[in-house]
Order: sequence, then structure tokens, then C-alpha cells
Amino acid sequence: MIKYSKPGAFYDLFTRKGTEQQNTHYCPGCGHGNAHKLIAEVIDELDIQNRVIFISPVGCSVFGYYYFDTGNIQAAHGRAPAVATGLRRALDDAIIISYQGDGDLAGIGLGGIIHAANRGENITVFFINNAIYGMTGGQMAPTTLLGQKTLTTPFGREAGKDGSPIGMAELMNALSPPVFIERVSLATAPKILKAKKAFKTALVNQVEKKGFSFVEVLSPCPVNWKMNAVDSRKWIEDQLEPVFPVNNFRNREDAESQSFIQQPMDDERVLALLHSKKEIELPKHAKKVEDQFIKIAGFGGQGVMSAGILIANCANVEGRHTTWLPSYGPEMRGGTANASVIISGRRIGTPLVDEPNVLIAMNTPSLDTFEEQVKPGGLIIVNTSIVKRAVKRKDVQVYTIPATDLAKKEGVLAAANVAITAAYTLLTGAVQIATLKQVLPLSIKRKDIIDINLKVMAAAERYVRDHPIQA
Ligand SMILES: Cc1ncc(C[n+]2csc(CCOP(=O)(O)OP(=O)(O)O)c2C)c(N)n1
Ligand code: SF4
Repeated sequence: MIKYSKPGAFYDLFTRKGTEQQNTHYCPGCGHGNAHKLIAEVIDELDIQNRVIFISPVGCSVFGYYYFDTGNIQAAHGRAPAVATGLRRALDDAIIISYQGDGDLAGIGLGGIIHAANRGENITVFFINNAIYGMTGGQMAPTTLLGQKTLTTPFGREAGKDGSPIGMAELMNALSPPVFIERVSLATAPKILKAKKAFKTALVNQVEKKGFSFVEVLSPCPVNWKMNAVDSRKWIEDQLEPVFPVNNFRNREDAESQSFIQQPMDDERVLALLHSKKEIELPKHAKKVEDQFIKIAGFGGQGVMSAGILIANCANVEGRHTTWLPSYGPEMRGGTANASVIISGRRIGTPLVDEPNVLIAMNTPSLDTFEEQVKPGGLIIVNTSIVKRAVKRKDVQVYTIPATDLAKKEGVLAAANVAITAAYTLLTGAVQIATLKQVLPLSIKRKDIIDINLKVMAAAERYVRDHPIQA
């Protein structure tokens, strides 16, 4: 008995337009519908619905999240493999599907897919090759056939002028890490059934943590090919398949299962990164500290990056979650630079700091750029040796410290960052000054300047004690 039913991995109703639709937004005869159905059926068969994260691309399949009753993310054009990589690193148990069109994967996202494949990310990629940019009305794609007429090749694609069709499965096959590479066709019912086998293997591989699987799907776009649904299926067999042969390029059945999750660094490795095996005594946190979203900004050469690393390393050895993200201006020395540091009691989703609750401004352009971004009630620490204007905001706390002068007085101008880091530590208690005292010497490569840096730190401590923050 043949049973026709909607796979459980699909929603019962597709509510995209607020109506109780039962059909998708795809044009009649479009291959995306077939590909979706095969994926949904395999999800059911493998009983992985609660683990799947479906990444929709930019393109006709942008609305995948209206159909798949799974986890869903929609990625920027061509960036689905990057998003998949991030998910893979964070979620060991998730089954991650990167679903991409040919403009998305072979055009704007070509670099992304190659590097994801070359890293052997344990993800499954379904690559819908319809030889055209569907969503935007039929421009030439990297996969467009020679002679094929499109909006942007009205007289047919010419190799010399427009390049030749890119065989993505063949390109993938030039890389060693992928475990499964197959090209399938949606031209006929038997071919669709065969395609389903490839879809299943590609997902089983991920369940078994074998690595990167890639399925290229020759798929009709009747609207932009300017054909009816039946002719478009025939065109796949007659025109597409000779150029893009249906083939299993690779199936490493014996690939070993691996865990791809990144383990948090243990203390040994952190200490090794700090260039020492010396034990660090961890002070207990005196009080529960608010999560820190810190922006440290200054000109290149003021040590804002190393100040950020210092704070992050302190938080790290104190067992807090932390990230450090550098952002450089166009010139390294003399240009503006800033570091974003987050310290949290919980795992951190993104290292970006858009709304800092602490701004450390080492020079005037930094204060100009970031003052308005500080969260109301936040703290701005200003290096008054260089910044000559007052903070305009009235809804934040301000602490001023002549960090450069303090460092200069001890004979090492470049340690202004250490002075201001010490002030930050004392003012917020987000990391302990005792930790900073132990981490600082480990972070300095030139051992002959350790003492002088500790002296700058002591001078900053004295300054903060003598100039308490105004409530
Ligand atoms: C960064 C960026 N560049 C360009 C676009 C415009 N755009 C939207 S869909 C699309 C083409 C998608 O074609 P394809 O990936 O082949 O998918 P299909 O629509 O054929 O399924 C383009 C160029 C965009 N949305 N974002
Ligand atoms: S334009 Fe082409 S790819 Fe897009 S939905 Fe219509 S038939 Fe499908």
C-alpha cells in the first residue's frame, strides 16, 4: 500500500501569510519542494526531529523555517556553512543541515563552503543546483550551462566572457576531508527515490559523527527556465545531467566517528598559554558581579588589546566565561583600535559588545566613538592624561585617572594600559586585583620589565584608593 502523508518533520500548516496554508510558497513544479520532502522524510525515519537545526539560505528557500518543524536559523547569503560551523562547535548533539542554492553556495558563498568542507565539519549540506538565480528572477549562476539564456546572459552563457559551469561535487571531491559526496537528480520518480538514499546517508553520517557530507541536487526551476513543470524535468535529464553527471563521488563507509565539540580549556592549557606552569592561587569572588561587557579603546600602541587579554585571562583563571575580540583600525600604530571583552557566569553566545556596560577610553576619539553606546548606569573610565574633554553623559558613572602620567612617572609610558586595567579591576571587582598581580607577570614576555609593570599597578592602586569613585 502506498501511503501519502505529510512528514512529521513538517508543520501541519504553513502560516507564512497568516493564513492556514497547506502549500508552500514555491512555484508549481519547483524542485525545492521535492528536496524539502525528502529531507523531512529522512528526519522522520531517523527520528532526529528534535535534534535538527535547519539553516535556510538567502534564495527561494529562505522560508525553510515556515515548513520544517525543527530548530531553524536563516543565514546571510552564502554564510550557512559558517553558521553551521558555529552551531557544530557549540552543540555536540545537534543535527545541522545547511541547505543552499547555487547562487548562495557556488557564487557568493564559494569560499565558505570550501573551507567548511576542508575542515571536515560534521554537517550535512544539501546543495540545490537549478542552474540559475531563482529568487531574483533568473540571472546567471555559476552553474548556468554554456549557451543557457538567462536574464544576464540573454544570448546564452559564453565561456570566454561568462566563465564555465562549476561542478561543485567535483570541486568538493578535490578536498580530502569530506566523507560523502554525491550528485543526485530530481528528473524522474525513480531518480527522486534514489536521491532519498543519498539524503539519508548524508544525514546518517552526521548522526554517526563521521564528518562532512555533501549532496548536490539537480533541481528544476520551471519559472526561470521558462518551461512547464514536465518539460523542466526532461531538461534536467537532457541538458543538466550530461554536464553535471549523477554520481556517487565518495562514500567513506569506514570513516571513524569523532567528537567535534571544542572542550573548554583546562587550567593546564590556560597556564601554558600564559607561558608558565606556575600554579595560580584563585581568590574567591567577594561579591556576585554583574556580567561585564567591556569596550577598551585607544590608539594603536596604547596596549588596549593586551589590556583586554589581561582582563580576559584573569576572568578565565577565575573560572568565569570570557571572550576577547580585537578590532583594529586601518593602521596598526597610530590608528584607532578597540577590544571587546565579555565576562559572564554563563556561556557566552557572541563576543560582540554593542552596548558596553564598561567603557575604558584611552584617548579622545575612543570617547567620541563609544560614549553614546554605553548602557545607562554603566561605567566610563577615562584616561585623563590624554582625554581632555569631560564625559557628556549624565546617566553613567565616570571615573577619571591619569593612566599615562602614572605609567610615565614609573618610567614606562607604555604601561598606561596596566594602570587603567588595575583601576578597572579595583572599581568593579569583576576580577580580583590579586589575580591580576599573578597573571600580569605571566603575560609579559620581557622578564626585565615585569617589576616596573607591577610598580605601575601599585601606583594605580594607590591612586584609586586616594580618589574613590563618586557614587
Ligand atoms: C548579500 C546579498 N547579495 C545579494 C542578494 C540578492 N539575492 C537574493 S536571492 C539571490 C540568488 C539566490 O539564488 P540561488 O542561491 O541560486 O537560490 P534559488 O533562489 O535559485 O533557490 C540573490 C543574488 C542578497 N539577498 N544578499
Ligand atoms: S523561482 Fe525557481 S527555484 Fe524559485 S520557487 Fe520558483 S521554480 Fe522554485
